[in-house]
Amino acid sequence: MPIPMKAEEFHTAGLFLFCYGNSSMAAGFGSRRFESTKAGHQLEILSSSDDDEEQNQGVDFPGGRVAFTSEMTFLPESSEKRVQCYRVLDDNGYPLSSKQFEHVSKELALKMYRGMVTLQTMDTTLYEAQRQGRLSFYVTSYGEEAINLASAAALSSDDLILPQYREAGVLLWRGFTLQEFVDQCFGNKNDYGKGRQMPIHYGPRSIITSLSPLLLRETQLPQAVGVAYSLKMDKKDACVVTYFGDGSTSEGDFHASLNFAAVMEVPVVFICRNNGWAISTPITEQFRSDGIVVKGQAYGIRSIRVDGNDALAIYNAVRVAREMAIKEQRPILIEALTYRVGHHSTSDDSTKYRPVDEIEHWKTARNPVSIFRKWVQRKGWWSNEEESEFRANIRKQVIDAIQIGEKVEKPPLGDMFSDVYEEVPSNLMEQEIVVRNTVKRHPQDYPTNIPL
Ligand SMILES: Cc1ncc(C[n+]2csc(CCOP(=O)(O)OP(=O)(O)O)c2C)c(N)n1
Ligand SMILES: [Mg+2]
Repeated sequence: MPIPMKAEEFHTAGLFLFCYGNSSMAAGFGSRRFESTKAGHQLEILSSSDDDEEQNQGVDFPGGRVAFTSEMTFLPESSEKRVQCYRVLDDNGYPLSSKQFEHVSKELALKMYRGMVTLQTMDTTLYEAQRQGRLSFYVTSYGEEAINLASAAALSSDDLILPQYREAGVLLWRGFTLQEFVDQCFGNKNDYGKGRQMPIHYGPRSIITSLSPLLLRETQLPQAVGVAYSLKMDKKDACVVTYFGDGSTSEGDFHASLNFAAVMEVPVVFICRNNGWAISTPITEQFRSDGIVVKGQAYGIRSIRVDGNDALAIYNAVRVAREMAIKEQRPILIEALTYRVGHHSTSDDSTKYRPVDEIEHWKTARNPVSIFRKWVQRKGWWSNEEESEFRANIRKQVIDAIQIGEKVEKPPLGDMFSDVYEEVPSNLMEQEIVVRNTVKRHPQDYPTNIPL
């Protein structure tokens, strides 16, 4: 519960800043603010019983009865304690309590773990392929493997997923093959998007296509709420799950979506991957709230903060969230605390704006794959030999897929102009003629593997 702050304290603090308005005094304001918050809290405790009579004189207002008080209090801008983070395993893979993961069988745990290693290996190999100039672009999910695989594992295949772009592991779980990933990245004729999108914008049938532009990405959130509303109308035993980053919560559609979801009471699970960064913008420059989780509550949505680097915590939280979303027909928000270990994309060098030590810490001590591996190995379900064999095998599969995928010819030129309109409009027809004529005039400037 937020602790109210007395109005006179607020006023004194403001006067203090007004008289001595420089930066050191601003720090003084910070500590006074803290004192006044405490004072407000004490006042609340002291006066709670005396106030009973006064409180009973409330007003019936739409949304519920509101009590009156003679104390003028402002809600403080933050609570003293940050919202706690739910976790099951510590950083060494030891459970904090024995009862929390009865739903995770050996088979499920190994499927999740193999998926995490596959994602890591695919990322490394395709990242290298980009660096060799074979791909135009790539985005890794380093550090976020647990959120990817464990959240997907907790869902039913009927649940609809609207992802951002750092959720390749969710697709892996749903059966998207390494060859399908590679074909999309190379934009060859086997790509379901017919080579029209940048690499990593996968669009398998089991998932609504991954999006990248922030505006569009945020469009996933209103869309997710709309899809969830249709599930509600059809009384389906399924929910919608949508993923987004901390940076995406700065877009207006995030707020509209949460509000709509709460008011329409739709079965949608919002999973925010709070990885600390929106390219080079740290979250401290993005918002002043206690992360994302409190925003869910502000909109009347049941919300939880989870350790995004703990696969079991993510699995448990998402499993329970989807159950509540469906049974109670309500939205749920999950804020997964994690860290983007890789650069934002191959167009970025994150060592230019953040300390290498920080990256290294999350890569080693807080590595979600290593933490889960320790737990799985301690259970006796996985060995060092299986680990090396599996990693070598996946690496070979990705390399084979690349060798196949880059040789497959591109979709025909005409595909650039089809599929949007039932009847191609005249301006697009003209553009197609211009492109074809240009290619004919300058054939040396165009790739030979695009059929005209
Ligand atoms: C409208 C728009 N503005 C800016 C961008 C550039 N952009 C791409 S990703 C990104 C940051 C997103 O951060 P976050 O949502 O935290 O996701 P993360 O990359 O950390 O997973 C930005 C600013 C964009 N794609 N679209
Ligand atoms: Mg981010």
